[in-house]
Amino acid sequence: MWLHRISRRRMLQLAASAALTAAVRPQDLLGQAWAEDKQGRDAGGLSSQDQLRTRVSRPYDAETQVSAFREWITPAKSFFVRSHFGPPPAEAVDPTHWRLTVAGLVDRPLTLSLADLKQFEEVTITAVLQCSGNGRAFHHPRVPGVQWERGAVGNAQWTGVRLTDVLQRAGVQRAGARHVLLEGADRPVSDKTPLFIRSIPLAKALHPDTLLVYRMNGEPVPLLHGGPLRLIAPGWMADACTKWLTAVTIQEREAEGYYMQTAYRHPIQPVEPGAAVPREQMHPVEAMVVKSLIVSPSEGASLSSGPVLVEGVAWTGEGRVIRVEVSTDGGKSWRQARLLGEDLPYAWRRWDYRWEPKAGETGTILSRATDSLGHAQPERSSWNPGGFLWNGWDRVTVTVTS
Ligand SMILES: Nc1nc2c(c(=O)[nH]1)N[C@H]1C(S)=C(S)[C@@H](COP(=O)(O)O)O[C@H]1N2
Ligand SMILES: [Mo]
Repeated sequence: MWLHRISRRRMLQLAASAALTAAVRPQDLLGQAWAEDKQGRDAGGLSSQDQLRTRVSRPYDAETQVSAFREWITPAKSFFVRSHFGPPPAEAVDPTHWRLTVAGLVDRPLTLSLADLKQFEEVTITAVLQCSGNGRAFHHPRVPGVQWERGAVGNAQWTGVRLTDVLQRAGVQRAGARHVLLEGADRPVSDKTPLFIRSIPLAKALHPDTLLVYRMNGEPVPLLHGGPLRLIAPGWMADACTKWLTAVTIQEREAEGYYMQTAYRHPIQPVEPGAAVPREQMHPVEAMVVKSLIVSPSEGASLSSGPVLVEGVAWTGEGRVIRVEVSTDGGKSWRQARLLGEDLPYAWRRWDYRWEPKAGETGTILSRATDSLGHAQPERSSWNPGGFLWNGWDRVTVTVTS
């Protein structure tokens, strides 16, 4: 990083010295970390369904293929990956040296090792993790950013300790404490790029379901997913779920900087497509919105006539999914799907619907979910400058042969 700040002459002087020739540049370390993990996924003998669809190769951003969602729990190996800069250098996240600091408006600042953290009560929650930009590719006009389609989401089991228990040990001061700043160990390659620093309101941090997570689906959190420790704020979009977490600071104000003050904001009121929205009319993206996905049949499938079992998943932010409906006539009429399995907060719910295609019926299947807060998926989500929170009706087109 410091290489960008020094003059060319000084750089030549340095380059002449043995010290620099021998040194490993931070960029190289980042490169190694992500290359190894990415290789593990691309070449690790994954079945075609488990392979991720790469959207950006450096840093590595990749989405899950919807067919992988036949399993209720998304395995880590096929879980979508999104990082602004890629994982931190290995030594920054080496579990034996790694520490979490808790500071700011607290009575007793803490420095905790992983072993210290594991002394708190352990909790496991199954929760959907979804990128705010999931479905960005469906917004018109096009919004710049990673063109995620349907797979920047997954449902995993997260094990760790409650952030509120740790904050209680530190003793949050009553006066002035409003936000909790979250910092990870990852760093941009250029010092001109802002750090990924975010904050969540104190109320969300104190919620007993907000976790400091060290296991994903029962295994240590993989490097690409933020190991050794990440935040999981169930019900909220994934940008609140800081990976490679190293510092938690209680403060009066929201985090400063690009990733809190500019990025991940959404208009309070719907805006005209393509509009520039004044800052004061934007609010941070927080809770997820109700959404469903058709997992089977898959897009473009060719089906023979006769009953077809349409299967999918549905989830929402802080409420519960209460209904999923399917339309096979372009949205003119809707039939209720059957909700399967347990009704758990934060996890997604599987559903199915028996469809008997009739002659002349279109081959497009639509789904929409409704949640306990009274929100239903709209036909299309309203356009917004970040391309966030897409939850338009899901749509799969199939060919039915007689
Ligand atoms: N430290 C850090 N945490 C981060 C990010 C990041 O770039 N750096 N990206 C966030 C975003 S935008 C998303 S969508 C999720 C992705 O988590 P995953 O890669 O485990 O799926 O991590 C979040 N946490
Ligand atoms: Mo994201």
